[in-house]
Amino acid sequence: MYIFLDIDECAVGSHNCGAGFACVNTPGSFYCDLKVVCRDGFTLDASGKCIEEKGLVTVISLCQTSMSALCVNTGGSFRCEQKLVCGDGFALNAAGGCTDVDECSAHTSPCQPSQTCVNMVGSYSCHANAISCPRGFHLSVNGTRCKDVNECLVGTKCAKHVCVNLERLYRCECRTGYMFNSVTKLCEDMNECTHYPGRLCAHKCENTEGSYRCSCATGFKLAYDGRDCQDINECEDKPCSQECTNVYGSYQCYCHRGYQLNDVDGMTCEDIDECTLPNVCSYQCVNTPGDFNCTCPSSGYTHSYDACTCQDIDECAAGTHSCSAKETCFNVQGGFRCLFIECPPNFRRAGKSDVVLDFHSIARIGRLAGDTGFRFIKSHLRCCPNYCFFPSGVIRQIKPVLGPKELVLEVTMKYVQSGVVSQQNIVLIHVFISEFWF
Ligand SMILES: [Ca+2]
Ligand SMILES: [Ca+2]
Ligand SMILES: [Ca+2]
Ligand SMILES: [Ca+2]
Repeated sequence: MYIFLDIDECAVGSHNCGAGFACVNTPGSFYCDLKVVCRDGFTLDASGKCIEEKGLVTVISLCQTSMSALCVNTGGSFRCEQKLVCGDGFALNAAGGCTDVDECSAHTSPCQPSQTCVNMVGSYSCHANAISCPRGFHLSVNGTRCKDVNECLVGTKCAKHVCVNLERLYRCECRTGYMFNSVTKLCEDMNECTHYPGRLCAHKCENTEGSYRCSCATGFKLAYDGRDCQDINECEDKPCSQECTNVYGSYQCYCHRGYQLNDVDGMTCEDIDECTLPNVCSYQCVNTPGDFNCTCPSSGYTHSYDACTCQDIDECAAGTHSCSAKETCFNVQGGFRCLFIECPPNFRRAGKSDVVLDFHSIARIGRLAGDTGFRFIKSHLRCCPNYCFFPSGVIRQIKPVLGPKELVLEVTMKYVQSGVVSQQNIVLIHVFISEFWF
């Protein structure tokens, strides 16, 4: 059996209470108690309490003088216990320990309104609120709210047009000729030509930046109203080298007789070279501007009424020949001949009544001498019981003969009876071939 005896540390002096403290023994231990000094008018009783000398008990703590001491009333007295002091951000808890203070849960946040308070052990921190403003808004300077962005003040949103700021967005009041594109947010040129097809211009519409322009087809000019088109009287500018006729939308050039319009420019009149055309003049052609002249050989011809063909002058009929009285005037193309028929010896000149010979007398016909280009073609010989004869004969040109040329074809007709030429006729045929075809 063990008996434990309390050791009175205070009595044995094994306590460690400092000066000003009294050692108080407890079963199994001790504590240091502040020595109680009673104020004037108080006395310390047996239990260590100050009692008013009149008998009233008033506890006067000397602990008040010390911030680090805690005054514990003990009923009729008190004692001072060492006070636990917590650091900033901590608070004494019921268990006598230090607990972190949640500053953020306080009724008034220690942070700015735009900040979020975050509690930390022994402290707290303030974090700026991350406010995300919707499109068209921006954070105010103090970061507390979103303000509408005045887009009109930023850059040149509407270029040369009027910018109207709206809540969250902006609008451009476009000048005349422009339209606001809600997608691009820009004033874009209005294509009036496609927007109002056929209503702005009479002919052609050309879109321009901020406006449009009317134009006219060739041959027309824009009227004063800027949209209608009027016919241009091109003839006022004398585009044609000769005659001009204005027509609606165009003009037409005409030429005087003897001229023709140039195929390429349609305006220039060019002389027609009539001499290049076939059979214009019977002799020579002389082209002149707008006309032409036909000439005839220098003598023997005159112009016919059409001035194009040359007509032989019948000098014999006109009496302008130079034949003598003995001669016979014989008119030929381009001149005349004076003929004097002289018969060979033993021949007599037949009278006019004898010219047509009795074909019965033509028994033999001689050939034409030489290559004259003519040939005497006899008909078939016919024979009667007593005689034979050629009923007819023809002198025919058998090849071209170039003039000027003069031939005398002599045709001899013989009447032969019993092998004896009893009669002979000679016909002299004068052939005059003109130099010209006319
Ligand atoms: Ca336009
Ligand atoms: Ca015209
Ligand atoms: Ca001509
Ligand atoms: Ca003549």
